[in-house]
Amino acid sequence: MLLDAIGSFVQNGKPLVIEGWHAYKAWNSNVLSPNWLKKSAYGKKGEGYSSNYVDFRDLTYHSDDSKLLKSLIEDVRRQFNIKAEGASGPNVHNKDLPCPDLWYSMLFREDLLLGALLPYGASDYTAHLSPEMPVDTTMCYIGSAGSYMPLHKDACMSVGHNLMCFAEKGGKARWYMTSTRDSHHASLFFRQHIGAKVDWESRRLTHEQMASASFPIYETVQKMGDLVLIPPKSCHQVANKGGLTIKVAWSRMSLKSLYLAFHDELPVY
Ligand SMILES: O=C(O)CCC(=O)C(=O)O
Repeated sequence: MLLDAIGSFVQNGKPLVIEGWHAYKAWNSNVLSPNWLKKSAYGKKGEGYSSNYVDFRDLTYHSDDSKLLKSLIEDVRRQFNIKAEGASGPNVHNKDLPCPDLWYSMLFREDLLLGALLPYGASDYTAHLSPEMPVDTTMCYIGSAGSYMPLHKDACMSVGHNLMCFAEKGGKARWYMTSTRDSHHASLFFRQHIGAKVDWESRRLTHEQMASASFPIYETVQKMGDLVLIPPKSCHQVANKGGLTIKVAWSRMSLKSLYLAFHDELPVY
């Protein structure tokens, strides 16, 4: 039944959530944790950086910067404590952090995730690119109350996957997503009625604005172990709630993604 649901999800073009991945035996919650990240020598290497620096986005000032991963984790925790006391404070989150190698090898195995969902798996056509053109779409997001990903679409009509691997102090994420079919209509509606350009990836809509849409919007609250599947072309927005969460995200080029990218996306370029 699960395989059928995954198989038909891309054709239906409606979001799907599969719960409970953290209950699998192969799940190692000691490794999939901020403490492991803090201890591992992991981060951006290069000029001007020591080995544990990572990029983060400050949503209050609309700026990107880098800092030590362990300081960022503490800032994200502090941000939740400040919000929990009802005060206003920083809104920072870490996006597009490369997935640590150990996490990659732990998560992307057929005895944990199903083969149909794996990056470079049987239903990911990027697996057919030549070896000189590898595409790594895996990344991590670290956030807490106050941080969010504005309304946007994923690149190249790919299928999005987002797995919440860690949550503390009631950490969760509220998602709003459109179907594949309504995507074009939704982009026009958001621009004409709300002034939000989806491709600019800059606006966070309120619940009321979402509810005013003239097409269905799918809403879900993602918790630890939930895998959210985002259909190709879906306009979506994610807002973190409660304590610190870590999510691992990746993309897959389904056959439908290739078709849509070829006909809808590439002509724009
Ligand atoms: O989890 C997040 O904070 C954002 C994720 C997202 O936008 C995505 O996976 O497309």
